[in-house]
Amino acid sequence: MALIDTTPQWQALAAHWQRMAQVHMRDLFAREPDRAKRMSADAAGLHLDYAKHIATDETLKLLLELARAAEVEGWRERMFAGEHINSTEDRAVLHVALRNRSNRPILVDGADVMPEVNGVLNRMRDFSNRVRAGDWQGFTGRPINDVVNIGIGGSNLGPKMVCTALTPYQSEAPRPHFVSNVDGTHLAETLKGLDPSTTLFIVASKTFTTQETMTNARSARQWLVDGLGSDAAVRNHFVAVSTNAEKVTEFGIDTENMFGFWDWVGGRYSLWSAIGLPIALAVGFERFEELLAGAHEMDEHFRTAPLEQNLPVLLGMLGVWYIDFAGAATHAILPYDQYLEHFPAYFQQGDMESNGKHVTRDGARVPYHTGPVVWGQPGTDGQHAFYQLIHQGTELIPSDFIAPAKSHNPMGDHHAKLLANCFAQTEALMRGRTLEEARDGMLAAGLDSAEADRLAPQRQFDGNRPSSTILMEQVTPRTLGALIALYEHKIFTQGIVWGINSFDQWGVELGKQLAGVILGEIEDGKPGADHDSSTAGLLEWYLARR
Ligand code: G6Q
Repeated sequence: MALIDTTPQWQALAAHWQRMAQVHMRDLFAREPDRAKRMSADAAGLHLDYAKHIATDETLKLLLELARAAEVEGWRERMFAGEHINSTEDRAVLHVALRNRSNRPILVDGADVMPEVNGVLNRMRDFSNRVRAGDWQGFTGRPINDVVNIGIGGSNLGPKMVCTALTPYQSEAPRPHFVSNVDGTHLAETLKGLDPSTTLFIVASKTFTTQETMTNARSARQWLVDGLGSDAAVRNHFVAVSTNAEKVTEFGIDTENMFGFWDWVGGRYSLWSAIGLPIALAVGFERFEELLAGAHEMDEHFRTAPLEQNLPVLLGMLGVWYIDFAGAATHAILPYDQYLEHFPAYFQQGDMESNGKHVTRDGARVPYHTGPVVWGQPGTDGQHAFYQLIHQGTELIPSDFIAPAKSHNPMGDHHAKLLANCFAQTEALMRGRTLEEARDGMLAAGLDSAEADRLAPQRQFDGNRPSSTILMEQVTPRTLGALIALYEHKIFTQGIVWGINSFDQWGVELGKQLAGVILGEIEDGKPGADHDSSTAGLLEWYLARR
């Protein structure tokens, strides 16, 4: 496979950037009255405005030529067709099958996976209905009031983010809680105030071997058994979500209380599978199905829309533009909706674990940049914190602004103010403030001209800072599903262009191995001989004081 940066399409973009680096978006807007109209698109209930980018029609044309040169369309088909595109693990990548509401057969190694997918969904429906109706009872015959999901990474961040995002749809019970960190504080603080007789634990782990999760699960089990005075209580209070039936049984959970999924579901793409059980329990199965339906609508858009109107492709390629040609190293996700507070952290994992790779699928080291550092926080908090650097720092930080037209909590003019801030930020980032504007403003405010001259450089903003704005009518299960799928396919598009495997995570596996070695040494009370002096010193310091 030729490296993408050796293609004429890449080189054309490199040359194009040399010209575009001299262009200011302000001038593009002045020249093109219909710019916003041309550079916006709708799909699956989402409205994307991508006019505030350092990009012309020519830029987009070149970017899409690059996408075609990388065979984004062909790889997209391979993914939907169940080919083993996760080549290092020899697996298909089929989170799209989990939300395939059309039920179109999707084949993995010749067999249609849809009957199994629907089978697990039916079990999730039955189970969540029973728990929500109070028909599933705890050991002492009481209904379940609290659900504690024990999982980490992909087995935690998705359901946690969605449960928070869909808080307005939650019933009074059961309330969802999430424990992920192996730090005992996380479990201890979560269990404070919970009653074992009305608490259900979901042990969520694809492998059922993850140290943090199994440690938390064992301690939770102890808490339950101590609280209810019988090992037999586990049956009413523990269910598992996993692909590993053997380990689930070994832990003491009957496979009757296990919800399965498949190796073709990556952890960070798994909230659509039984890993989404806390979501179904919190908001009801119908709402969970609406989430799937929203994602499916975006899948269909991604699968069928021409690249020119394809939202995930446009976002993905604009990302490539800044990362590989304009020198951007990070990307901010800025939701203007409090319920989306975990959305940036969710896609920090989604993006960085998928595209934080330095070799191609063939093992060649890439000479260009791949996934950016992804970060963010809900507006308007960020405005009073880190936006300063986005406006006036020396880094170029493309940002996504995400906002709903309607709040779930209409309250005076709060929402109007929230959205006014959102739009004003994107405008200011794009337009900036010239030296003259800064100076004139100060003169108008009564400063003398020497003082205005002195302060003008501080109060001048270059502008030309790119952003996309994604709007939806309201954050609903459906629009949220579409929004998540939008980002998933954006990440896919970029991974294909960079020629990397977005679906493995050897860096995560490394962490899992390293901690195991050191834990053994801590248990033995002395550092092993193979450590560097810093690691050995840290271990000794800790061992002397624990
Ligand atoms: C996600 C990663 C990783 C994984 C966790 C938990 O894509 O693989 O975040 O989800 O390490 O793994 P288990 O579900 O196997 O416990």
